[in-house]
Amino acid sequence: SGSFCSLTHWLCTLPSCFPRHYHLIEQNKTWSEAQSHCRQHHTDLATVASKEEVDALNDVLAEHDQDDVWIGLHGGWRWSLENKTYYGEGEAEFRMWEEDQPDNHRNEYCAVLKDKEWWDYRCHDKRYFISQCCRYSSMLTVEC
Ligand SMILES: [Ca+2]
Repeated sequence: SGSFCSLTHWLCTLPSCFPRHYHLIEQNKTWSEAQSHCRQHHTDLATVASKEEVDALNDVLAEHDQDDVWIGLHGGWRWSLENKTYYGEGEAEFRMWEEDQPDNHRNEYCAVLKDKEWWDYRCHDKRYFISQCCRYSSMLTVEC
């Protein structure tokens, strides 16, 4: 927070050139608590809309030697960041579930990134999470 996103962290996908910059927040929170934290301090829980963004996210986790974190997908299934202007065509529907997920094993309505794929988990579990910052703003840098 308080920093500016650098160009090297921008991920531009056509047709929307939209910068997403991911942060790992190393605080154990439920999915809802994590969402509130992200909306207060950054933009939202992480949206992942392409394979390139999956890779960017995995890089952030590898830097911190972490895995098994909340992302912004929830409730059958939609992104926490719902504003359509944030998505290019088809991006909001991007998914990267593990082969046997989501299985809704026991009221599992929130998504975790684990072993580079997504799993549905119970939302009140507490775990680290990924926030994203950078708001789309006419191609200009915006404070996170
Ligand atoms: Ca599951």
